Amino acid sequence: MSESYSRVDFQKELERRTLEAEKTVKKFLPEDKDNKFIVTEGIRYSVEAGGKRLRPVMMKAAFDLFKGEGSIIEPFMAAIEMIHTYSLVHDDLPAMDNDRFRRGNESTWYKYGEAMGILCGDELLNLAAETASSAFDLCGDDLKMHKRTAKALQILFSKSGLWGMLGGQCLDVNAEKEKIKLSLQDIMLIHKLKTAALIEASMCVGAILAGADEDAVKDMEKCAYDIGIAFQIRDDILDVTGKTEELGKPVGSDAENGKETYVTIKGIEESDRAVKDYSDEAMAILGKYLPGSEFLTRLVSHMSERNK
Ligand code: GRG
Repeated sequence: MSESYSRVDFQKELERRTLEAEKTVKKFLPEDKDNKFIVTEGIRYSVEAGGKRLRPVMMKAAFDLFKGEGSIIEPFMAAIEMIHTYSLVHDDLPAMDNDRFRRGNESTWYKYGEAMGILCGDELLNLAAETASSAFDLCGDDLKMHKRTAKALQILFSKSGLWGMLGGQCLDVNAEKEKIKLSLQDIMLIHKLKTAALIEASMCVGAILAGADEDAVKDMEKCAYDIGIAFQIRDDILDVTGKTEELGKPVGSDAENGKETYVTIKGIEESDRAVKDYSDEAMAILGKYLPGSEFLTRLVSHMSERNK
């Protein structure tokens, strides 16, 4: 990591990149001036509720790392945030976590009703497919870019689906329903699928669209896996030690639901160490891509220290 990349410089750069992601996502939201379908209001409400935009920021950073050019990344940045948002909207539903608050606001189903909450999530997923595939329109006659776009689409939706986020959610929901006592190995698999897969999609899509070679894409996948696991263990720690005002949701929900997590099995101290170890591993991989990977490296350490 470059010594000259100070904390202040990083914060400024993160703000700039978050704003850029924010603008890009909004650009692809549907226009429905008369609010005929209501669902469009719910979509805007859930997307604009102030997430950290980490996934599109990471995607763009990976794209920049491999010297990607042009606007082909934009529909994918919007699509990944739409998928992430749909997963949160559905996760809050009464049939799943039954959460009334998210990011300090009423959750989408609680504000608009359960049926509209389901439809909002459904449409966000549809919209993600529609938005990401619109990237083909930007490829013109460039066969190489058509191929990269097709590959990026495949990664985005496979990592969101059964072999990724949705699969992880199924394992999690089923374990809770059947009151299955999870081992650490089970928990790690759920973390890999439910949390890390979407972060892997972010970094792989960025690298693929920029034209990174196969080994580099594999490195990004492994790096994103490490980031995702560290991110989730940090999330579990915050559920014990965090502050409701900062998190925008009640703390202690895992213990209340009798949920087995990395923290309940290993304790806070060892969980803290695991966050550091996984983050260090991610940073070591990024170290192979210096100069160029400074921002991502700082982002990893920022995420491992996050309080919200
Ligand atoms: C409903 C198919 C389906 C999946 C739901 C994402 C998810 C799976 C459940 C949400 C609960 C959870 C613990 C997810 C793990 C990933 C995680 C910590 C998400 C929160 O991501 P942030 O912190 O959210 O990036 P913001 O609010 O900043 O966008």
